[in-house]
Amino acid sequence: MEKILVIGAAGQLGSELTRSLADQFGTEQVIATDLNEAAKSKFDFCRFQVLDVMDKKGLRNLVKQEKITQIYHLAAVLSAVGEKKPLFAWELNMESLLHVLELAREFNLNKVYWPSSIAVFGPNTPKINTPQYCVKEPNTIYGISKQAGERWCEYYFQKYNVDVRSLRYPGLIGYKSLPGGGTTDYAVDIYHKALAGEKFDCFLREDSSLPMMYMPDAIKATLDLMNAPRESVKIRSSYNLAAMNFTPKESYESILKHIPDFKIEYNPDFRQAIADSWPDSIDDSCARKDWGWQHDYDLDAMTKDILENLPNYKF
Ligand code: AKB
Repeated sequence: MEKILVIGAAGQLGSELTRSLADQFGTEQVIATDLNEAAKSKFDFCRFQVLDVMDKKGLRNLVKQEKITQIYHLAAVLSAVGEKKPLFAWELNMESLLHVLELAREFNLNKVYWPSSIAVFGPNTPKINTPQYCVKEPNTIYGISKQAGERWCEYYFQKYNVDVRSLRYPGLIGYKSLPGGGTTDYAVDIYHKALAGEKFDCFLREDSSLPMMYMPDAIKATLDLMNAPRESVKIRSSYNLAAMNFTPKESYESILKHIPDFKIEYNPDFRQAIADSWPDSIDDSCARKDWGWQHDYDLDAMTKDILENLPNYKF
């Protein structure tokens, strides 16, 4: 029987993925952990424990005592916050991954999941339909840490047979958690402002196209990858993954169809340079071929779903 440890469970992805893992494996089989004690209230459906992923000993004890068989390591400093605190971002993003990979090797864990990002790409990467394999010269600390992390994942798979799996997420958009310091997070915040009847001050240019994905698709992709037979997972660095691409203007226009008096202003800041270094669109044909990835949501379907559900959601 699997015993699942989710690290960084209270973040954007973990808040929703942990519930799906509890549905799949049973509530007793999932332990949600986060740095923040206040996050406990989100996890009334499974066990919750405070854990600092940098506490190597505490993490090891937990894995040993609870006989953990799979780790989902979701804790990370994202792109925009990482540029404010580069050394901290590097230390947290890299050391935590190494702790987890080492534990996977030591305790012979069945599987590890670790998210990568479109941030592994950089200004010299082809921007349109960015291929799985191409030049990657990321110029954010977050991107550099994700790129190095991908190499570590592949290394542990090849050298130690650790079954580690990973996806290069585009910007993820969900309504069950608040924006968490990413460059693509304008596309989360815009819905909150629209529903609050406020003008939205966008930190990117109106024509800045980025690859994006609605959270239910991201959860589906993660579970599909993790449930795929070992031999189908042919890429052990991280898979390109895509659903839709849009600009702030397109996002705004999609909301206008429901809230006609919504207003936006564009005031690009330092995050524009980050967005400019990332692809406009992603070629994810390897994921589609190897383990049957298919997305469900486009921009308008996502907008409709968020505007219907966010007003009733309790944080
Ligand atoms: C960010 O904007 O930093 C993240 C990402 C694209 O990985 N959402």
